Formats: sequence, structure tokens, C-alpha cells
Amino acid sequence: MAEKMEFFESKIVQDFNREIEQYHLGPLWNAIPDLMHKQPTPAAVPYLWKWETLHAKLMEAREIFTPDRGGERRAIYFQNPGLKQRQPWGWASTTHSLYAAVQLILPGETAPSHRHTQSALRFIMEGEGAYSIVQGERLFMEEGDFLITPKGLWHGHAHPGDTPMIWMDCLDIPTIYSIAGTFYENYPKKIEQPSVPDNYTSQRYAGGLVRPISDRYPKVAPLGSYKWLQTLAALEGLSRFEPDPYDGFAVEYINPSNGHTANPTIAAWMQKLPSGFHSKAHRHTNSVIYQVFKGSGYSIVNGVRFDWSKGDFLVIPNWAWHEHVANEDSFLFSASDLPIMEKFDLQQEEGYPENAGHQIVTDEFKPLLP
Ligand code: 1HN
Repeated sequence: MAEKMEFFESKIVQDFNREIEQYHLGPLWNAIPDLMHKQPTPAAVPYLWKWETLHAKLMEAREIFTPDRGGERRAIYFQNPGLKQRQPWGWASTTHSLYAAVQLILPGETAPSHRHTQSALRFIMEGEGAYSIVQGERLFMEEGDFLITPKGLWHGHAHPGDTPMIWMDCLDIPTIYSIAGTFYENYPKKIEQPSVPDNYTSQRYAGGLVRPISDRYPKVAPLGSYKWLQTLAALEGLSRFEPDPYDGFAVEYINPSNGHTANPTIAAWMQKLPSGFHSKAHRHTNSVIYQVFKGSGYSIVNGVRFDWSKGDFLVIPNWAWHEHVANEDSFLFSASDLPIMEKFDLQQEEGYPENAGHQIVTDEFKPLLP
């Protein structure tokens, strides 16, 4: 080993490495240790953003930035501290494959319509009365609703109601960026006008239960909005039975025409952890972004305790050991890149092998200084 190190550090090798650079050539022997790990070693780190901070910053943004003035959404996104160095074009995503943000829209505001090759989802955290207009369908939003804007469809938001609304956005921006697949286009007018009745797909699909007989093979995901009361009813039904040892009572939002995830690249789940529930620890190749919709508790990620409560966001990077504990009945929304891992046939999962499936807490999370 020492001999090998000596060889790689020798002048003749170092000089050669530098020399071929001018031809835009690289020495594999230098790169391979960084590229080929025994197992995933994500640069993204586990991280927690508290609602207090998010809310305060959205309120400040409310004073200085309006979509009408800037023409963009009032969204503040989660920059994973571990990815800041790696993405030198000036931004950092939330996990390697996903972007997530909180977005605030005020009564009377309009977020202009546009379309792009990224898939998007929204989870409604607070408020009601605004709508997303997706390919001519106005989807009115209420707390706890889950919405998708599939890639390539026009979408914009407007708020005819009277209370501020805050939601979580999640898009596969880093994934599409890394394969240079971005197309983006603004709608010719500020906002698209309705071309079908309001909440059309929810009504035609009874929220996902059935499909109209004329709609056997829809080209795009046929359902735009998944209502909270229906999700809650599903979780209540499920919670009469045994919880999953890792995730409690969890359901996944699906495309009712094919049973796949509602977005082809981003899975979305709602899970209920009953008061006192302590899951076993496991890890998987996909990363997860959690939003605490209701309740409080903590998660242990790679031995570090993260205390969370309503409104907080928690990121679990790929292949990190994690387990959850609920102090009260808690509802966690999550978005993950599970379908991306599955499409590459890379999905793997394993339970924590020691200590009856529980990690030992070695530290408590503290926000990192910039
Ligand atoms: C987008 O279309 C929305 O529609 C939110 O609300 C965030 C971030 C990057 C690119 C497109 C939205 C976005 C986005």
C-alpha cells in the first residue's frame, strides 16, 4: 500500500497528470478513489430547518419581494449545506436529486404561468383559497392537499381568497439539470385561463378511486389534486392494523391510471406516527425530504437526534440510518427520489442490524454556521 502511494505521488506520475490536463485528458488512477465508493457517500448531509426560521424569512420576503414585481414565485429553497461546495454554479439543492422550497402567495397575487421539463409537486401547509391552474384546470387548494404539475404542462397560481397561503414545492431540478434536459417556457399571457371546469380531474376521478371509461390510457397523470380528507380517511383505515416497523402508517400518492407514483420521478407519502410510536432504524438508497404537517417528535439520523415539530423540514440523505419517534400523533409528508432509484434498478434497503434495530444517540442536531 505504502509503495503504491509512493508511486502515485512520485514526480513522474504527478508531472504526467498535469501534462495531460492541457489536452483535456484525465488520469483515471487519480480519480477512481473519489468516484468508486464501497457504498453511497452522499455529499448531502442530514439537516433540519425549523418552522420559526422559515416563517420569519417568508414574512420578511413578503415585504421586499412580490411576484407581481419580480415576475417569479416567492419561494425560499432549502440548500443542503453539504451540497454548497459541489454545485458551483451558485445554488445548492436539497438532496442530490431534488429541490424543495416553501412558497408564500398572498391574496390578490398571481404567480405567472409557465412550463418546464421538471416535474413538480406541492403540499399545502397553511391557508386556503388560492388555486393552481394546471393545463387549463383550476385546482383550489386547502391545507393538507397534495398537488402535482407533471412535466411539460402549463401551470401558474393565483389567489382570489383572503388568507395568505404557504406550501411546500418539490421538483426534480438537480436530476434534470445533471442530464441537461431542461426546457423552460413562459406562457404568452400572465396566467392561463380555465379551459375545463374547476377541480375537473378530482371530480372525474373521484379523487383517485375510479377512472372514467373513456380514460383508460391517459398520456399524462390524470389527477392533479389529492384532497387531505381522503388521505386522512385512508390513514385512519390503515391505522386499525399493524404499523410498518420503519414508517408507521404510511400511504403513497399514486397515479390512478397505472398505480405508479403520482409523479414519475418523485414519490410522495403521507405518514401517521401514533403518539409513542418508535420505529426501527433502516437505510435506503433513496433520499427523503420530510415536512412535519402536524405533531412533534424526533428522528435519529446517523446517531444524531433531530427534534421536530409542526412546520419543520428534515432531510435524510441517501443511505443514512434513520428512525422516528412521535411525542404525539404526528403526520409527516415526504417527497423522495425513490422512483429514480427504482428506474435505475438501484433501490436497496436494509434494517439496522444491531441493538434490536435502534441506533445509539451520540449527538444532537445544531444548525451549522454558514
Ligand atoms: C416552479 O414552477 C414553481 O410552479 C415553484 O410554483 C418553484 C422552482 C424552479 C423552477 C420552477 C411553481 C420552482 C418552479
